[in-house]
Amino acid sequence: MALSSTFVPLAASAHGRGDAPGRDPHGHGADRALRVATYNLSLNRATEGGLVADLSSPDDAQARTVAEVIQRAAPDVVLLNEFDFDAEGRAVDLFRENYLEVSQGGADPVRYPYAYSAPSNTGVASGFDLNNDGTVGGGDDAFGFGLFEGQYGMVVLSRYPIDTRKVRTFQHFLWKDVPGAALPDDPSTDAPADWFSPEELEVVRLSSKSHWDVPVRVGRETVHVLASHPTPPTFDGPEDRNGRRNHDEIRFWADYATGGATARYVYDDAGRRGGLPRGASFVVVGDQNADPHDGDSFDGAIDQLLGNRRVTDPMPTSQGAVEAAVLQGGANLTHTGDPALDTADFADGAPGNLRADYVLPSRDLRVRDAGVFWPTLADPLSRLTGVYPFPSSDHRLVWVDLAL
Ligand SMILES: [Ca+2]
Ligand SMILES: [Ca+2]
Ligand SMILES: [Ca+2]
Ligand SMILES: [Ca+2]
Repeated sequence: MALSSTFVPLAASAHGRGDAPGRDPHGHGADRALRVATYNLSLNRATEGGLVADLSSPDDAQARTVAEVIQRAAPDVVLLNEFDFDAEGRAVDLFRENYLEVSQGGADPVRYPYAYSAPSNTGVASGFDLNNDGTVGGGDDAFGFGLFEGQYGMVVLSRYPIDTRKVRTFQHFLWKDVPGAALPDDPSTDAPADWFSPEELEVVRLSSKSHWDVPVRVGRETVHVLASHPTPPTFDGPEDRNGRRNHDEIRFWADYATGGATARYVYDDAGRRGGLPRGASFVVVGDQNADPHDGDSFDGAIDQLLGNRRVTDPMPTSQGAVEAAVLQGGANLTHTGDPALDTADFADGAPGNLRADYVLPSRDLRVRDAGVFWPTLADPLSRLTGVYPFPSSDHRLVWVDLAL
């Protein structure tokens, strides 16, 4: 099955790595640092082809702003969430060529010779009435919510080579194949866990976008970038089908990283079974749509990763998030989580600002530094994050520096 496509960079030979003048903010001598980031940059559009059209010129104001955020943070590897997928990779190439490789707002350009993207379950028609509203069709009956195929897709950009042949994708993995899956129940019947019919369970996929294991080669080391974007736990009913799915989407990486017998149920889109080998280095990246303390998560969803023995939580913070929680009030005032850890500026009636975006390295990778790109209002760079309606995204870039 040819389920994934990779993007050969434009004129790769002209884009040697480390070639941006003056750029080495985290090359701390011999103990090489790798900056890994995740950024839900909200570069999704309302129609198929809309993103390619917008990125075809260098003038899209939002794209310029999110590009400057990436330039200011200058990660070596970054997952982009909510970047519409197209099969030719045109949007990825246009974003690099017209935005990232051009100085925005006086920031140094950034070059990513390597990129990986692949199809997403968003907008792919299931042929079933998955939201049980009595009709078949539309974004809510797709394998992942989306108005067209590939809306809200993902991209990994890297300054280091991606071992494309060893990428594993889990787009087609079925939800029912998670042992003890948290499948939703139709409360109007006595039968348990019967929101989906038996026929639907034979096709309902776990991943709302996709789950990718993208091996990045840094010198002689390989770091597995585990990329995903679990569904928000909202936009559903008392059955909490999205909250339960979010929980199991997060569980998938927790089990995959644990490996061994715990991950024996896992199979990828090429039919290979099992999780990460013991001792493999990894970084879980993505908008997990789950806060450990606040919001609508199902059953401690993110704790499956934060509490995993193989995972480090670097606890990245920002002063901008602290300031925003105070100024915005509302639900933020009753949150129990530390606002410094928030990464998303959501509506303040509900759920308020949350920690949603994570960079979680394996325990063998030493954390040197970590942060959230959320400047305070007094900082001139606050123009890049702003207040609602946002000039860039409702999410903030999260970065972690790792010693390799
Ligand atoms: Ca329906
Ligand atoms: Ca039932
Ligand atoms: Ca829900
Ligand atoms: Ca807010």
